[in-house]
Amino acid sequence: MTRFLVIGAGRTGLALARHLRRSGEEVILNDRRQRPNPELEETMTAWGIPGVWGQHPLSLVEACDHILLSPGVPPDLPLLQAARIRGLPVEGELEFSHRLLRQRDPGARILAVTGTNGKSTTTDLLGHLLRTAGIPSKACGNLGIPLIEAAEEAGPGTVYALECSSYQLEGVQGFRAEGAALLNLTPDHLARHGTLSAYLEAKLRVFLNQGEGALRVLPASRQDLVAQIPGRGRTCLFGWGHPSGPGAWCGPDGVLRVVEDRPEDILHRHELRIPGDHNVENALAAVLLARHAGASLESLREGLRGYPGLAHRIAFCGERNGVRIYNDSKGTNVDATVTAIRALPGPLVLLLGGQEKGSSYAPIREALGGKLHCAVFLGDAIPGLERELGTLPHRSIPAFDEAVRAALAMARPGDQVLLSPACASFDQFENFEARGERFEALVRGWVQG
Ligand code: UMA
Repeated sequence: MTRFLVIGAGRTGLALARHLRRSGEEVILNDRRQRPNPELEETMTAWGIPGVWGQHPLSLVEACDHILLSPGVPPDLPLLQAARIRGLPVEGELEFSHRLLRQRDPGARILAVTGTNGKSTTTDLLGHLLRTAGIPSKACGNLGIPLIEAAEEAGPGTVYALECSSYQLEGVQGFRAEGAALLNLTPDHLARHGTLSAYLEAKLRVFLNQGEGALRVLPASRQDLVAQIPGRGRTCLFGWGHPSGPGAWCGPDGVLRVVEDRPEDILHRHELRIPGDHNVENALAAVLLARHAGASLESLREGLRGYPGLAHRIAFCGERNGVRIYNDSKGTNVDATVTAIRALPGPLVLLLGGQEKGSSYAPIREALGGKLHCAVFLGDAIPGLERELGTLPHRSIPAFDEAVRAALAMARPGDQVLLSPACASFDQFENFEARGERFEALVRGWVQG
């Protein structure tokens, strides 16, 4: 029996610990939190998993033979350095779960998606396209379902649409995906990775160990990366303009096409329910991966037409008198709000605010250009929003419900009402999901008159 130490008692750590217990292994969960919440404590007791709380003591090295890290745990903790000196294996969750999956199901295929933005939507869309094509599949990973959990539920021969974060990819050695896509790359998570090149290096590990039959998908704008990519996959590009080789393209006529031997039309971008140029790019990347798994063009058309998008991400949630309403409660930072603004044609009634995150709102003014009908500032962020965006047409209404009702009331036919707060939700809600659900409930009431 191996004695495992799992560091990080979040969703991933708990899934790993449960899996190990099920397989008859010993496992200790360790977390820097002072104590588990009652629900977690109950689960751990039921599964016979002891916990060490409050720090990552060096003495734990004596108590285990193998260490597994949850994605949010940095690989340079002193405890891990001590473990490496002693020769103990230290692995991230993705490396471990991948190896286990390959052992259990040699017919499994992995289609991995990484990038700075759009990973979750692309992975979820890919899962939807595979299902529409009748291919047994699971969408999982950074999306919210750890690979190990998905693998336990899946039958043999499943295709895994796997969202991979840089945290998960950092340090993988044996990981291999039959198809992998890098969507885009802008600076993020620099506190963990140190430099942009270290972040890029982590992301490019998504292509590690790919053989000649594997597919690698890159944005046409980043062909420069081909030289840096490990593995030997077949490269397909996605992007804008006339097709310039194998890949998927959105032409000047707005038609999405896939190019294998010759260009074939898929559909017009207006037929997508997910708005914005960024979602056209996500769709192109998902199409290439789904084709690689065997999805027909007809099933791709049907899947793309029917895909509603992820909840709380620029999600269309109602229309009345020519006013269309979108929930982007997941837009908890300025970058996300800028993306949502760019995705909609305007005029916009824009709900902004909540708990401040400390970054400048200036990019929002720039993204709005001439699109704004009126902004509604809400929550704790009102003073900051007024300071930076106060010269825009706006009203300030602290309470969420009242702010939403005012936004709906002031919208004119042709407007879009967009909740994309650029702020966390914690001043008035438990999380962004609760904020989005409240918004959609208010919108439903208004749509029904
Ligand atoms: N912890 C420690 N020591 C540390 C750091 C964290 O003990 O030094 C503990 C925390 O106290 C906490 C636990 O680790 O109790 C949390 O573990 P985790 O951060 O690995 O989070 P999980 O709940 O397991 O969720 C992770 C991903 N989180 C991160 O990568 C930070 C989730 O992605 C993912 O959905 C989930 O696994 C399932 O795969 C979230 C995320 O924010 C959405 N990802 C980042 C992103 O998308 O930008 C990378």
